[in-house]
Amino acid sequence: MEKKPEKRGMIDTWIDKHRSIYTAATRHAFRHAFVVSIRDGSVDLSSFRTWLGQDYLFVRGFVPFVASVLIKACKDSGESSDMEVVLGGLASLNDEIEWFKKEGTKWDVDFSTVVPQNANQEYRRFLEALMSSEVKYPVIMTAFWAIEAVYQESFAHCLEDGNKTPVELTGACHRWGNDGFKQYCLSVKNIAERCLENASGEVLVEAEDVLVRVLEHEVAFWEMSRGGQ
Ligand code: HMH
Repeated sequence: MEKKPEKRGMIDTWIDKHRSIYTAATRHAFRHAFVVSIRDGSVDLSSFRTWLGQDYLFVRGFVPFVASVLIKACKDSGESSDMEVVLGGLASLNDEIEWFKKEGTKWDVDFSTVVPQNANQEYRRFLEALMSSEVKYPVIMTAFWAIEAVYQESFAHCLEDGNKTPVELTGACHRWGNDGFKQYCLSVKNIAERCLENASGEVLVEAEDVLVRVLEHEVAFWEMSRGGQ
């Protein structure tokens, strides 16, 4: 008799299935890719400044998204610990906004004049659609995990052995590449996996689609940043 394969989470299965887009989002593996260019020290600082201004705007739109995840966690999860995890994420966004403001001063980027580029607007519109009360908890949790995990993996990569990340960019890398953020992403992943275990086939299809679309938006966001301005 054939041995049953070991039980794996849906997210790991999906990441394997969509490996190339996942790698593109986390390594941004194109020529002169943004993340790789931070790690090898060749980053064009105008790209970094573009990224900083655009990501500041993104994060301001991400806050209401996370707030809507929090509301769903309170209403739909039936597990009180979900709420604590998401609340922790929201609290760290508060620090993050302060960090962005300091970096903005340091890099002479005036956020009040930054205009959201197309990739940013499209990503934010996508998040807004996910905030609808119609969107199921496992679907929004999968999206939430992917959004955070891409940044965690990307910036952790810039801190790995052998990196030549310019010292003035290591602050950004530590913000998302640190172990605490990694643990937090794992907690979000565990919540998403638990929800997906009990989800209907229809919800699974939706969650997989949303996961891939997050990865596509992340790739477009890196591409936009590389473009500089
Ligand atoms: C584009 N994705 C983008 N910006 C961020 N700050 C995050 C994810 C947070 O994880």
